[in-house]
Amino acid sequence: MNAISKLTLHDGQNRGMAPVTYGKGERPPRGDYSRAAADYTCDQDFDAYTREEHSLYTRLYHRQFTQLKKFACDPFIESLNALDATEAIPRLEEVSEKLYRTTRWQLVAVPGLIPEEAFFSLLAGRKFPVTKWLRTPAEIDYIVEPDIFHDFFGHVPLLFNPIFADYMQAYGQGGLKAGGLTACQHLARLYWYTVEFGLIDTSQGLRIYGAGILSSSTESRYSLLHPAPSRVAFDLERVMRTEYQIDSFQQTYFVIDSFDDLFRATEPDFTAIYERLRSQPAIRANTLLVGEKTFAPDATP
Ligand code: HBI
Ligand code: FE
Repeated sequence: MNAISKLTLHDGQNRGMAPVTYGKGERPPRGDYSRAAADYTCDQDFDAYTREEHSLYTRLYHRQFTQLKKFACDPFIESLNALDATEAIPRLEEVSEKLYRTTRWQLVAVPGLIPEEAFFSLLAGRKFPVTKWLRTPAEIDYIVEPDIFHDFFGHVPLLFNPIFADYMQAYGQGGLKAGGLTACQHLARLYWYTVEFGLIDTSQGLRIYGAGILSSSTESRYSLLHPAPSRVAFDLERVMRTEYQIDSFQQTYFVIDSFDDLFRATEPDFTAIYERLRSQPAIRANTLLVGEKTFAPDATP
């Protein structure tokens, strides 16, 4: 699943057809925004899912869970087991109660992609927006916009991890302070290269924690095993300068040593960092800087 690039939903206007900028070209996001609340949350309408949708979700779940046992970081696997997530489409309210008892996060249903301001506000309030619709069978291997499988299977398990849960809220708070397009671009890159496509170095080798990889059957193997992409040690300002594409596998993955490190990286106020970055050019996704620490692809995790 390749999530989103610079997302600009024109907030508030004709909700149903608010155009979304996806790198190249504009098109309305999927989903029915007409019944969403002011904060873009809506009912999940659980009973509206068809038998076919439940069985598609089960197929996605089984395929991913089987291969992620080798590729995903332990906290993800432990949370998925603790979730004893049924293989069918989850009832968000039920899981939200379990999640709230663990890390005081809640799950809210949304019609699909929402404006950045709304997204940051929900995260800052420890509410994770889960898209309510599921992809079609034709999209089983590739989908551009996040659907309920990507959002729930990819993002929700790590919200049960206390440190990662705090990082996600700190990210949302940072987003609300960002203001201005340049800072939002830096933050979107930080989200992309950690929450969506992040790798973590462990005693058993590199493992996946990014939801965009965890929910992608093809990119899971590619991110750890393929010789083509670079795997570079995480550095906050390097990540904030690094461009990304939404419609291909990553050319660079960033590797953290721990969720603690990632959380600590977001503690300082970013104002001075944005100032410094203003005078520094963006870094293309396929670039390797002289002297930066890289990781070899895993042989056979
Ligand atoms: N909306 N529903 C939803 N899910 C996302 O992951 C999301 C979003 N809006 C904005 C957004 N992500 C990105 O701009 C982040 O980089 C902030
Ligand atoms: Fe996502």
